[in-house]
Amino acid sequence: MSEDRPDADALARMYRLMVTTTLADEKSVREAKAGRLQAAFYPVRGLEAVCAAIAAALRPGDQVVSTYRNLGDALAKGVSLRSIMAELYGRLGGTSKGKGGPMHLHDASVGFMATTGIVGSGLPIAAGLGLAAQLDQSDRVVLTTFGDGATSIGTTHEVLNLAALWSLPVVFVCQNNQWGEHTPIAEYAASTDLARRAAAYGLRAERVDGFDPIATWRALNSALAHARSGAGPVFLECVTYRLTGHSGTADFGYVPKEELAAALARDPAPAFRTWLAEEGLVTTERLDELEAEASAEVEDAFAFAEASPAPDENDLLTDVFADGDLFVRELSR
Ligand SMILES: Cc1ncc(C[n+]2csc(CCOP(=O)(O)OP(=O)(O)O)c2C)c(N)n1
Ligand SMILES: [Mg+2]
Repeated sequence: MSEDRPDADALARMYRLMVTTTLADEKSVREAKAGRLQAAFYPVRGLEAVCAAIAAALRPGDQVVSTYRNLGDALAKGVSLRSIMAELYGRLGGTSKGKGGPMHLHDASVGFMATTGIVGSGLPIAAGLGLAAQLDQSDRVVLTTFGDGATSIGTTHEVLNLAALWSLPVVFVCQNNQWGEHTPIAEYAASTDLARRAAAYGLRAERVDGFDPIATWRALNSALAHARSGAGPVFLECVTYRLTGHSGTADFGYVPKEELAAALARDPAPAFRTWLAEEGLVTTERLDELEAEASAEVEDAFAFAEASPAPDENDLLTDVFADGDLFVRELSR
């Protein structure tokens, strides 16, 4: 690794975020299996390094658009874990007062603009936000995450073309976990070099090891600087691996055992811990402390969520329509 890396405090924050993400994810999967969540949960195990790099590279004024696989992205953008967990349970303390659920986390107050359940639908939203940033003459950048499967959706190609043509300040972060639900990438794409495909639209496109938080941080920093300078969008393919099933309750016995074992041997958070300790960047005592802090934060967030009341029928129409009364009037006509 080159010398270019975050300072010691930032490295510690990255590690803490990765552990928080792993622990919150694993507990959410257990809760999903127990049938206690408001809707399906999509695990982010394997994406921890990409999320930590996003957290360390973004500026507070930047905006993020994510997918249903959004827990790590939300934490990276500073959405409170308590409000994320309450939303997963469908409670009033959630980001959307329990009406959005796991697939629709959003908190515009910290720039976490939207998450969507439709594959590929975040990219056009990000392009629109990028156009707004450009028209505002602001220096904010919009970062959008999406899976490898989203690169086979038609609008993705329309967006990449338009974003390149208009030099929109958007960083497209493809979380290539090598699976689209039950289908391995080689079975749905003849060209699996996603960065190369994106480059054909005339934008800067690169591929990085998404299990390596420092390499990903370096690539993201450079991508964000490029987009911020007005030089146009960047497509960053982060090569990772899905360490769990597609959803929290899905069987994943079809994943080749040796492939999964090889990926688990590089599990991002434990591998980062080993590297930080070996390089003498964070002491093992501090790493233990960070893990204890992350664990306490996760326990606190789940306790908060479970104690938070559910919305009742009087809340059904609030925050749903701009003019709720109009809807009631229309209904009773
Ligand atoms: C347009 C559309 N088609 C199909 C689905 C069903 N679906 C949900 S997730 C998913 C897999 C997408 O794979 P990828 O983009 O690689 O994201 P990953 O789930 O691996 O993070 C599919 C096919 C959907 N939600 N939207
Ligand atoms: Mg995928």
